[in-house]
Amino acid sequence: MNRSMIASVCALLILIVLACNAPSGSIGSVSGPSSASPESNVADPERPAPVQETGKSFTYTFDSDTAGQMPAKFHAGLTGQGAKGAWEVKGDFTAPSQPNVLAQTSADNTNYRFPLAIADEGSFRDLDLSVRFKPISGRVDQAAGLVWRLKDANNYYIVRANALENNVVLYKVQNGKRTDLPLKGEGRTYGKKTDVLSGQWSELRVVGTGELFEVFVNGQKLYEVEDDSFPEAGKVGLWTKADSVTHFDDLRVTAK
Ligand SMILES: [Ca+2]
Repeated sequence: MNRSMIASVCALLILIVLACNAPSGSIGSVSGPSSASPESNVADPERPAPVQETGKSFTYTFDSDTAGQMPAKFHAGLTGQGAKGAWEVKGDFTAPSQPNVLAQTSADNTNYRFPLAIADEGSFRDLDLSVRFKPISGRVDQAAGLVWRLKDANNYYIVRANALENNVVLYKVQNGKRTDLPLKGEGRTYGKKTDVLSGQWSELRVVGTGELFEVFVNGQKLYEVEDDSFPEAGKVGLWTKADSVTHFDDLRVTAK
């Protein structure tokens, strides 16, 4: 093998290595070919987390986490397209628990883009899950969501409040496709209208028992949904959409 052939082979190997590293190393496989298109229904498998016993509770205040980073015991995920979420612990003098919140700060305005911050400590089937949230900005969307029974970044339940639409909608995301679910006794109404104020803290809560999910905003019960798509325990987490910049605080989950 002469010198130019060796150089060519080396160059080819370098290209192959670069090509292999690019999707998984720099952007993360959530943005790679496996989940980059809405048609795709394959997400990276979640690392299993132990199913929590009744009464076990976790509270995430983010107050002892390092600013500028993802909080401990969380990882980022993405449903749909666009940039992966930019989740970071951040000081906010209005935070319900001082001094920090967890903020999603990327304003990528891809419409079918749902950044996730997934809690890794436990899995929950029946649960009481709540969070405080403050919509900061967004022209396409100003959304704040809770996810539960998450199997992976393409399969979970999600309830979200939207400060541009002033409504609260519960969906399932199944194989990467988001579908709003009908309200018990009221039909497929696309959730329910309620005031969701931008720049102010509100509380979103869901109580899940078997196939029944009760949705609360600021302590008021809004509606119930029944669905059996995801009967098994899964992870919980936070969710935003498109260019929503949103602050979250005091994420609480109790196994029922
Ligand atoms: Ca806090």
